[in-house]
Amino acid sequence: MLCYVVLLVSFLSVCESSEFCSVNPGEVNNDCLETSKITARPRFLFYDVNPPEGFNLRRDVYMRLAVMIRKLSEKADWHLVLPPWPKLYHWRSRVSQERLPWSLFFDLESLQAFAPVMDLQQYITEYGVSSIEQVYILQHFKDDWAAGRFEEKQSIGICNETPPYVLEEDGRFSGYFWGFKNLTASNMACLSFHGRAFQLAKFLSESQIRTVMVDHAEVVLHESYGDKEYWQARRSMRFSKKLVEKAVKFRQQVLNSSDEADKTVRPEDWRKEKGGRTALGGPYLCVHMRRRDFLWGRPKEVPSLPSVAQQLRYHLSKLQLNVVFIATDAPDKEFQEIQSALSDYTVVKYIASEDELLEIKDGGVAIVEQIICSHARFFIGTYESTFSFRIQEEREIMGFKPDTTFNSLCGDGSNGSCKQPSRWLAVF
Ligand code: GFB
Repeated sequence: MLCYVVLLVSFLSVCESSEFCSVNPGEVNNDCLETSKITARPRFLFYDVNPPEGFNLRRDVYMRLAVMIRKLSEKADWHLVLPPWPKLYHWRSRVSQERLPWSLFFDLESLQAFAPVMDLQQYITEYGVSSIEQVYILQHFKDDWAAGRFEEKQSIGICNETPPYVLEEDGRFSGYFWGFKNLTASNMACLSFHGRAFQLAKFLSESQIRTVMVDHAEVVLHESYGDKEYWQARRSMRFSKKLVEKAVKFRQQVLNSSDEADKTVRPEDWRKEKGGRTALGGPYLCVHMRRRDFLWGRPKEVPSLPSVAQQLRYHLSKLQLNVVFIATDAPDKEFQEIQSALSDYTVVKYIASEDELLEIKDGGVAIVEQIICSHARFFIGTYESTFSFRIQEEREIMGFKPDTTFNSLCGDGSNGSCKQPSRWLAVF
């Protein structure tokens, strides 16, 4: 019942305000594009992602939308407003970590060199907090893939689940809105969507709504997965200078690693990167040892600690390295177990001081660990962890040889030989 009321209200408000140019969603209406070009009013796309999703999947969703907003901005003055980071499920420390800006983790200038994006805080400073005109909750078609063929389609209709937005007495919708209580929406609708980013771009171009939010943006697929533009978007995701500096310091002081010696010097501007296969990496092996929910989520692929130690010993001896850096979400005692099993090697991890944790939060610590792993002479990840995937991509961008990058720990019972990650090679 609530869905029907919500839909009716949304539909009526859209009709009354006559803000859609076309009555056929999904088709491009060139008049709309022209109007947008002429009026050149800034337009803003806000978005959010399914709450349980982890940090590195959220990065992937960003890329889908960054490619899309770049396309949209060719025709009109579109901007992507970056959703502040909520306290994610995996961020376990007690420091306060709500509504974190993207600038804490990423270098915004680098992101902006790819597409017009801004932190929500910047939007609020420049335009004030008010109301978003239209929220679309994206959802899958119930019969998705049923016919066994990929067909791009979309339609506004009944919500599959009770929407997390409530119609208030003043006719506005309240909702989570990244924790900003005074932010509301004028209209809300559920949009069943099956398709890639440019399909959504077409849909958005058809209306002249200035402020629109797509919730569950993870439903949108990549426009093109793994092509040059994908990698440009990926390369533009440089980490914030503060986090890079912390990793540089740790590499120098603990791992005897520097960009010059490791052959990982990069141009300041990602657009000047040329690709190549000359990176050597610092004199250490890095393993990303994903534990916690992976222990029960992927029990066959996640090895026991004695097996991890055995696999590391094998690689260290083969590579003639004496130092292992461990990036992990494991509790301390598991790290110590590996340390004592490899007591003839130097086994280290990054430990943030309390002040540092307050400054860069759990998300920043995880990124510092990722950067350190990206610079290792040899990397071993955890099977199907997006945390490991992002390290592999970073190494691809820096120009490591694929043999040193696309390696995974093997589960117990596989005798150290198991399916290794597919080689996701960078395109320049
Ligand atoms: O990044 P992520 O999506 O990768 O989520 P997965 C894992 C999170 O756990 C990271 C923490 O973002 C970190 O906050 N974490 C994992 C780590 N490994 C490390 C590490 O080595 N060091 C530090 N400091 N933190 C998916 C999740 O995780 O796994 C899904 O996104 C779900 O929500 C699924 O839980 C099973 O792909 O590894």
